[in-house]
Amino acid sequence: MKKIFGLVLALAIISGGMVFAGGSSDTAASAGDGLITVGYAQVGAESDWRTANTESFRSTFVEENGYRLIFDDAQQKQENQIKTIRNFIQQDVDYIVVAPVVETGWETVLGEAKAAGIPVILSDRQMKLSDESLYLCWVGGDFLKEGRDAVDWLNNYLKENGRENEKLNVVLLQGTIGSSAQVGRTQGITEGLAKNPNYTLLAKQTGEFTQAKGQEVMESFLKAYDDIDVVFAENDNMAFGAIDAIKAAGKVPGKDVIIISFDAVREAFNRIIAGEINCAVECNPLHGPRVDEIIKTLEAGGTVEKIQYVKEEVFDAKNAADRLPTRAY
Ligand code: GZL
Repeated sequence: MKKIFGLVLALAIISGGMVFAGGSSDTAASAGDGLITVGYAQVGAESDWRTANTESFRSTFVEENGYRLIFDDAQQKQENQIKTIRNFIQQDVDYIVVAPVVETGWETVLGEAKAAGIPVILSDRQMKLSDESLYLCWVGGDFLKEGRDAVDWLNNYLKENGRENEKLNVVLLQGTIGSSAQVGRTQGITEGLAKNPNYTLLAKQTGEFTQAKGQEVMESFLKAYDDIDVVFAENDNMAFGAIDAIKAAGKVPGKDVIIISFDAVREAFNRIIAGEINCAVECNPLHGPRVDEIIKTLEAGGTVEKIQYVKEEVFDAKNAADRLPTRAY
């Protein structure tokens, strides 16, 4: 239940920041229990990354931290997320947080949240909106940079191993088509590959960010092409599936086929150390504390940056073993 006193929400964009000025002393705390009610519309439970992301919210948005969390898993379906957002509006939550499964199709429902005076914070993936005032701010990874970093890593790896003049055949396992993680990574990867005439991108296809689908698509690639040298998998779980397919085809992952993945979850570190994955480009899922900080700043009448990228690194055989003990996910 939202606060019972009429609270005029004044949202004004000031030079890229946002001022959220609660109109009364009882800002977004709900009447009675003083908790801030946050509705979180999560994508699904498709990957290790998503599990860590969900845990980050569940462990942050707890009563002892001043919150009541209403959580929903959309099973990777936009129509479920839209229903969930409408449900949050009905429940008159204090904040709506969305990890949008795809970039488009959100104007109407975000317009309804705005009309209800409920601030929307985007976490993880982005939305393409004609009206930027429909959301308060976004926190997540720089997907385009991640794609570029992946190709940069490949170029350096080949140079270090005296293979920079080799002609290499590449395949790409894409994430959910239309998600900003897929859009950004695919753009970064394909633009990077196109700059080097030694690379031939044989095929790209979505593996829906899942291990099973990643394996299935990799099996089809291996049937179609007998000379695949490099696999880019737009998340670790699809890389794990590709590894199973490559092994079943009698090839050695990480040696016969260079494997570059995204997310850098704990199991990817294990696979790097085992020599099955050559590179994992990090995409930090721990957005819970970042969104908590954003809400607490807003509640105190502060300003927040519209776009907030999280820190991300690239891991391979040189640093994975050292860094694994301190990894948080
Ligand atoms: C990235 C996130 C992606 C991960 C996948 O921020 O949206 O979705 O890379 C997850 O593991 O399924």
